[in-house]
Amino acid sequence: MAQPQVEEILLAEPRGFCAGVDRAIEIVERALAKFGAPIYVRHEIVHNTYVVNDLKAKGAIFIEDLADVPPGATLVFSAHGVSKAVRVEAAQRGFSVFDATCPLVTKVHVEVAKLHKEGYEFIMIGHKGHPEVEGTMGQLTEGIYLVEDVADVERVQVQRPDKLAVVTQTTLSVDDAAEILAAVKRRFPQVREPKKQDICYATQNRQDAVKVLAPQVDVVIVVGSPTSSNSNRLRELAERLGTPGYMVDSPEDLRPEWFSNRARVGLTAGASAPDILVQQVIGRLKSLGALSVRKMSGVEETVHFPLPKGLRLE
Ligand code: 0CJ
Ligand code: F3S
Repeated sequence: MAQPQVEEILLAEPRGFCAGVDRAIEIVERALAKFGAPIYVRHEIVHNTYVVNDLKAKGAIFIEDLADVPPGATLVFSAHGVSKAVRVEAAQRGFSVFDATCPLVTKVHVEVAKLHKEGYEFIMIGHKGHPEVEGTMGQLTEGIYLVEDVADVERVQVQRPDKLAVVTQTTLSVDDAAEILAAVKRRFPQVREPKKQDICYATQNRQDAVKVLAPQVDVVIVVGSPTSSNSNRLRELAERLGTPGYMVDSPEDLRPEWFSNRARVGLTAGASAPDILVQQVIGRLKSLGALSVRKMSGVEETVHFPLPKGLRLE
């Protein structure tokens, strides 16, 4: 068998942490510093094994069910957002809550609430069972219908086709979402679209970067955890562009056979994957022969979200 001989690493730009992830992790760290351990977090703060284990070691306890949080505890909602029911339950149980929902997800929640008051129903484009979808759908108790693909669009039954709006999960494939949205518009020509699409800037930019990267390399490695929607979309996109793509949760996941006869390796990371893992993957690729690391050019991200009151530095 040919020996793997990586020669060059091309780094996608941008890649890795987005502003919402930075903020969410900072909220847990500041809560730990200010109130002491344990701090309870509903769901993985972001979908990354390294981040979650690091925060666990610092005293965070991750739960799915609020019944597992003791009275009087401090509770953080994850970056993916929560339903109205979860918010109400947390208040009823008297927890001190810090909300790490990404402001770009909150924006979708606010839009749903506002248009609902005006009598709209909704089609949500997203992945069933994903916590962001549960949170956004859970802003209403009725009148919001999930579609995952074009076939769902053909099947969905709405009450008010004349008063229908569409919202999406923030971390979808930009291309798939456009195709599904086109199908929605064909079936419901009067549908109201979001002012600005709900797929976030970070998802868009990371996918755009893979579109530039993939044709220039022999294989694409995505650093990200299996539960991370936006990371999975990056791997899938590389494959769609005809370049084999693999996702790794840690450098140990890299398999030498992926690089046999593949000298140019493209490397990117999902919005929840920390740079330390990217650096470790680079180290491992160097041990497989990589001599140079070249950063691609790409858009510079300057988005920053303020921390919630109560956790800002005075
Ligand atoms: O849903 C979000 C607000 C994105 C959070 C950051 O990424 P990740 O991997 O935790 O979440 P996704 O599964 O949504 O990509
Ligand atoms: Fe927010 Fe997008 Fe990141 S929705 S958490 S900026 S991936």
